[in-house]
Amino acid sequence: MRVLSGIQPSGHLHLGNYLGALRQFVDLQDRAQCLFCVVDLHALTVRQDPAALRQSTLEVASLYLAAGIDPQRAAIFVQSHVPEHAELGWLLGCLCTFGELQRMTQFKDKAGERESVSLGLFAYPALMAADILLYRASHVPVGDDQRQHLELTRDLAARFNARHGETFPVPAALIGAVGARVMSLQNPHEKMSKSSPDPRSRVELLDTPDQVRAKIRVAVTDSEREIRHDPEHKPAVSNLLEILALASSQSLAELQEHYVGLGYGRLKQDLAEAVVALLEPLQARQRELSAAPDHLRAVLGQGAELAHALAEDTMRDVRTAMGLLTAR
Ligand code: AQP
Repeated sequence: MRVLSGIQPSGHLHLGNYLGALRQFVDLQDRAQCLFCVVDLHALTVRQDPAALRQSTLEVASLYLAAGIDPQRAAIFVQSHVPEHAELGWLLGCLCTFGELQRMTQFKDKAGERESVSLGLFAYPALMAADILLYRASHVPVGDDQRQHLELTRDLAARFNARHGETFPVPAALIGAVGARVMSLQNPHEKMSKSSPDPRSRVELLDTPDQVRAKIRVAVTDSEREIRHDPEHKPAVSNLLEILALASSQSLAELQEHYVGLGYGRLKQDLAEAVVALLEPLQARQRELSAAPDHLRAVLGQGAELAHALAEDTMRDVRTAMGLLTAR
């Protein structure tokens, strides 16, 4: 089992990134060969301030470590440090059709918000396919929002194999049952997202306890006062219950029983304290890591070296299979 996943340094990581992705990364490192990258090239699909992007790249890497990924067991690296990602992204882009990319809902959502859209934003799924196939990954832990991109990756792997000979395993998505789609605290019909303009919509992993409490206190709820898990009729409260279930390691059924006769205020209070307790150890480790930037750089260097060796191996096969002439 070889696992690859990544997170964009497009802002501060939030509970959705943690519960949908990062937490799974930590669990997987004992069961599989794991590669986790900070996908900075993906972040560039929308405009970034260069200094902020560099800062964010280091912050995401430090949160990988702080969350418990052990660089002795898993490679942690920055996507742009392995140039083969961009090369394979181009080659897979040549296999991918305009229609396929146009159907991607994330593209439609993100493009819909903007006046002008980069070619990179449109081609994002081809680069994501390259990230995965470059390492011949068998499994990809992601949140539910990435399901469609992963389907395209699977199609591209199969298409490449059919046209050019068996080269890539067709990777499977690993999507958690609960927490796979953490919703915005301000609009339960939208996912929690780094780039939402409203900071109250997300709890960031490095928010102070007071910020966490304040954001949860003003989270939207639903009409009628009963606390129950019913995503269709009570999307906001169901989202709060799901986060609480994960943060406190209780089942939704247990929580539902516990909150019979209690109000939203109590649920929010309990949720805030559970999230503060969940983030506290992670934040303490992240503070230590930020004080040791050389250590972080060394981890990223070591990860890139390992990733690069695997990537070079795949690219030799890919170039030959596609008919590219070797340089010598
Ligand atoms: N709300 C979410 N619930 C569960 N999982 C989520 N993920 C993201 N949002 C949620 C998962 O986190 C991983 C990294 O995501 P990404 O950085 O590659 O990009 P994204 O999916 O587009 O995440 P964001 O936070 O919404 O970033 P922006 O706003 O920059 O687009 C992925 O595994 C994703 O599924």
